[in-house]
Amino acid sequence: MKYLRLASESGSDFDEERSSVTSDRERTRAHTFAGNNRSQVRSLLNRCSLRTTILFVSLVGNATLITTMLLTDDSRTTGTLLPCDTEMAASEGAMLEAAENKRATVSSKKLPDCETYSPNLESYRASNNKYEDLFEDLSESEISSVFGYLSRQRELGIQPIQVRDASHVYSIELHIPNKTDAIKYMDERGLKPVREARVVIERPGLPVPVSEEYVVGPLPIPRYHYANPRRERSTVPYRFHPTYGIRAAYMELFRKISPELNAIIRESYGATFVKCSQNCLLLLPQRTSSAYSDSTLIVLSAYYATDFTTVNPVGLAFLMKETKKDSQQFELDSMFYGGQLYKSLQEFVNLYKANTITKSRMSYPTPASNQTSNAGTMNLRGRPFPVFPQAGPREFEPDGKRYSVTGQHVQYMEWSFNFRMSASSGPQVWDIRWAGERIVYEISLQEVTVIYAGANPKMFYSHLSDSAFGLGENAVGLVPGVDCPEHATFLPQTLFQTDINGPQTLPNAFCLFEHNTGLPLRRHRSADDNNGRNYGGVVDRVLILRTIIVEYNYDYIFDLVFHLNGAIEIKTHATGYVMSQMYNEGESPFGFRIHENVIGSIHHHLINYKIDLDIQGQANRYETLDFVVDERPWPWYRTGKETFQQISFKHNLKHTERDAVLFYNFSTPKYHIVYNDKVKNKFGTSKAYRIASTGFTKQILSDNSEVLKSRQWSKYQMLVTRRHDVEESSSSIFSMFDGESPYVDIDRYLQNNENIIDQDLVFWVTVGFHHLPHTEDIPNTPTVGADATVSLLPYNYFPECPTVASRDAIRLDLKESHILLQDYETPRRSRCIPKGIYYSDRMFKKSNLFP
Ligand SMILES: [Cu+2]
Repeated sequence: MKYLRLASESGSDFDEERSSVTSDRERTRAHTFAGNNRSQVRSLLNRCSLRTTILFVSLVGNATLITTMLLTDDSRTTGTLLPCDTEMAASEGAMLEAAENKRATVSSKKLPDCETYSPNLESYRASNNKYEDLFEDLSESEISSVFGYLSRQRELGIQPIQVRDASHVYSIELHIPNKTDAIKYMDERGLKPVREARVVIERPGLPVPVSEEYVVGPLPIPRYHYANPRRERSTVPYRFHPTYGIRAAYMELFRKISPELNAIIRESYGATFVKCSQNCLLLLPQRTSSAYSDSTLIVLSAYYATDFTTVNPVGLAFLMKETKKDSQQFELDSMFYGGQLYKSLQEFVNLYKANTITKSRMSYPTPASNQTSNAGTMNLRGRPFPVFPQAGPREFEPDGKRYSVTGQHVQYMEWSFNFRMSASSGPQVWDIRWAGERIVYEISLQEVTVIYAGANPKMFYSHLSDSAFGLGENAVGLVPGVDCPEHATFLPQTLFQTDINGPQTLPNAFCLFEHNTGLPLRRHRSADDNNGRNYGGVVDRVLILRTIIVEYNYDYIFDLVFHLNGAIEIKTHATGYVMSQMYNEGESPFGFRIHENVIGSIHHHLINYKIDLDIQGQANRYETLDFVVDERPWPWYRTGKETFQQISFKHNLKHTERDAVLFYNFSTPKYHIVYNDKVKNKFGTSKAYRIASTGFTKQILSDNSEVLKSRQWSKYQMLVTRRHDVEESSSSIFSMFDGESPYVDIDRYLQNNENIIDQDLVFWVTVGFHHLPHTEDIPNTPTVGADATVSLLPYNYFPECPTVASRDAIRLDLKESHILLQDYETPRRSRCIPKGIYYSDRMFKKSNLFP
């Protein structure tokens, strides 16, 4: 432990005196310093040790007496440390107070913990707009109640999931009320919409096996169910269901693996998937879309069962083919080994034994001779930095939280919104308002697609739509200090879990935090005689709602970012493990080698969002402001006879849905604005919001590609449609498999080519990025460079930047020889103390991370 050695370090201005002080709780040792110059004391305090807390400040005559103590209180025993600036602020404040009050001794109280300190929470809550629970996810009891109701409906024949070939409940989640009803209730004091649930039932045991989608209500005590009216059809062939056939394909393959074949696999890879104890292979399934063939194909590809599977392929795959459409019976179609396809297992065994094929020789991954962990894992290896262990910067809230959360409703400064999680399609935010005025009715993730490619059956058929695996249900376990700042509020989600036939609450599914971006939102420094010598600035503090969805190997980070100038950003980042395959020469167009014998397979990430803007009501227009060249003569340009080119813009109002289709074109730059034509600002300009994106991406497959059959949204960078309750989404949990006849097809929304002038409009925005993995994707894809953002920006909406009312601003003016600071009564001192990093008590809490 270090003592603060002011006197010995500063020379003769201070006398050092050792003393002992006994507190109520613990005996503490202290150093006492006395001096006669407060500024000297302060400058010395600047060197305060992180392990020292100022406890007593006193004035003795003209001298400031400071006692520093080494504590053995709670924070000390938990190993937490005070940041220097908190310590300084607390001590300095106490010191000033002492000087001002001329009191002999002031005991500074222990400051509260920032995690719980929220002096204005009640006033934030009180200032909340009428809190609407229309968008609140189903509670555990509501989910149980719906499951119970469904189980009692004889005609459905619902059984627990463990009863094979019976009807099961696959999902239960909130059925969002129709918008017209919701708006009537919220804005016109209409009746409150009935609370209902949306359920998917799988019925593999029917003569023609199907999945069905129903609405169940009213909650909390259901009395009825009906086919989901937002779907064109209420039943879907069961072969489009995400789990269809997987078990049957595995069972059939395992029946076919002979001891002879098993021995060859073991000889080739030093591992196997039958009767393995330690060195095991894992078979990852990839089911094909019905767009490619009438009968389903399931590719079972072998990877080493190790940390982490997808970067340890062995180049072995079995292609299992459905014997007959809808039969749920599979047979072995072919086998892929060492870059070659074999028509049967026996053919392969014969050729192998005859030594007429190139044999693979690989071994189970082990650490290299000079390493302690396997290549590709997340363990520390190489030369560590920093050279000496030293903690990096952190963020804390020196004055407590400046937002409030009530249920799934959030209030932050002028912002308010509701958030929820769809188990199938992921995070959603509803009824976003600024100062009580609705700007956005809905922002919801629709689909996350990854289109892979490769010279092997696994990557060839890997065309993923992650809602098939459940986007929302894979959001859980955010880790404080890495996934979100430690000061974030961690929020759970409640959902129906198929495996347990009931509800489960997953902790840390969302985090919500105010964040200092470290960037000025606006600033200017002026230093001339005409404008004066002054500075004004406001830092870009934002509120972020974050969730992270893990789709087996990939982790997607979704952020909704609320800025204090009225802007909203919708951000996506990708990280996690890449999917890879065994290297062979045929793979060179599809990837670089990222490991020994491994290539990272090329792919395209595509993400679709639904954005329902309501700018000054629902009657909105969409127009582009097209940047064009203005060329004409000007009287002041030379003789006035020659023309001059300038940039200019033209209004381009979009009349119909097809008119509004956006194919991003670098040659035709434009703004996309949305407004109510009847609401103008004082200059006669429509109050608008602008949609911008740095993440538009081009789908280069041709429009009639089979891959796009149920992913038509990915062809467009943006579509604008007239909103209808029945056009609820752009994708579905079946979209990975239903290419033959898509359950949801956004192109159908365009067919009637409706008029979109002064209508309730929905913007379907597609962003993403191509990803050609490289060695630095090992162990995980870095988030930097793997991001896409959609921004909603006020555009002539406010009379001026709303941050003019922000107390976060400061202004500095030069007055003769000194600087006058205005900071609008914002406390300069920390009024709470952040705890140490939560590694010990929250981050490692098993139930939060691995519930
Ligand atoms: Cu990627």
